[in-house]
Amino acid sequence: MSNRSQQLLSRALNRIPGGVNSPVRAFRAVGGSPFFVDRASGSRIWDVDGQERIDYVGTWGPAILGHAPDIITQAVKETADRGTSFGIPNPLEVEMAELICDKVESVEKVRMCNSGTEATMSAIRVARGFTGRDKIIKFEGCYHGHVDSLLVKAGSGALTFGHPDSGGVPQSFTDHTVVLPFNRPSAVDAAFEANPDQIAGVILEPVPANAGLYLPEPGFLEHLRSVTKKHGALLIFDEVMTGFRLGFGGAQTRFGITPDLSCFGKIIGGGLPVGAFGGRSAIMDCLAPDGPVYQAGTLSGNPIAMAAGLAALRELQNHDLYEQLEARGQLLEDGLRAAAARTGHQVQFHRIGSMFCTFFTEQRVTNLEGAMTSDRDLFARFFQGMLEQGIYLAPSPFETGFLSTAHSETDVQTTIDAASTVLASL
Ligand code: KE4
Repeated sequence: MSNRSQQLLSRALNRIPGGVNSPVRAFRAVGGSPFFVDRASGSRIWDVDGQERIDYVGTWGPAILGHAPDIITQAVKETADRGTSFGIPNPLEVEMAELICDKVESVEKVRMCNSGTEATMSAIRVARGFTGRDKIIKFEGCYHGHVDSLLVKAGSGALTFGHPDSGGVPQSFTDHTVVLPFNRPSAVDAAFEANPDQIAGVILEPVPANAGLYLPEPGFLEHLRSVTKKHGALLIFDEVMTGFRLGFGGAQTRFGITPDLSCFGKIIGGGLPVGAFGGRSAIMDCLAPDGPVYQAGTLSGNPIAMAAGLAALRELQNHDLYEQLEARGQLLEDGLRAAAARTGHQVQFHRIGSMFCTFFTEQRVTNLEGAMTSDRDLFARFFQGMLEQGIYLAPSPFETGFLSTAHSETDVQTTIDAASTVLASL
């Protein structure tokens, strides 16, 4: 690891818990220490000692156009010159709301906030306020941000550290949280039978991507839609990661499911702090100032985040870049599968569009139980080997990688070649 990164890390450890402002950045799941980034552009990142790497983390999803595209940086600069924050309604908020509602059919009204966590926390509050019920169903391995009541068998950083629950969350805060295995319709039916007229909502990542990446089995999302309708509960899609990533309409359009509420983040902020949640007007009108469900945010609808997000979404819309992302994703998948086969490694390579992950297991992975069979040590060695080859993957076996429109075919081939070398050495 570079000297300047070491110096920065030792300073950071003195003043920031774990030296990081978000746990998964600490490399605890893969060993070694994190490098410190100096700058990023396109598919590349440079650390403080000038080491260049191809980046497949993409700031955990927002950088779908690659890092620092002119279209976004220009929008940020121009907007900042007119003021960085107002706390007063501004035109950009209206444009963002209109664009989201225009592109996501299930959303008639949307409210901006400042993170995915705020979006999911607010969505479950709306569900409870709208239905008058208390219980929420979530699924093992799904991560919806660090909401107290949802930090139960959560994924992402919580899972990375092997304890998918969290300290500091009183048992009473999770008494209304029902946790089920993903892709198990019978478990969902049983939960509704056991909690008649008590379930306000079912929240899920329609494509779980915080325990590694796995897909909904055929019929599972449809089953959730019908069982929630039958029991008067709201279906809440956490599309913080998949929204505008898997196409303009996100996972709900891709899978043809109409949720009652949707959560967004990441891409819609163009890399700036953002979150949003929305749904049918009848549900969203529960929110203050019209309705009894309170939710607020000083920087919600921040003009710079709105300008950056609008620039990103308009670029995606004007050039329909999703076909390119699919093609690059297929190229990467074919290459990595071939590399694993050549080197005899038992790998489950999962991909949907520009999202992918590698499980080092011979088992099929359809939920958290399967993901947990992944060989973490082997993943850590793979990660470190790829890092040495100049490829930055997500520093945890329980995360997802992202391609951007800035990843060239040469980048992908370089990555495949690196993987072949590293896998052969493991
Ligand atoms: P934030 O509060 O971190 O903006 O969003 C929380 C969140 C909610 N829902 C989903 C589906 C998410 O993936 C996330 C956050 N994703 C993680 C990456 N797996 C953020 C990385 C981190 O925690 O540093």
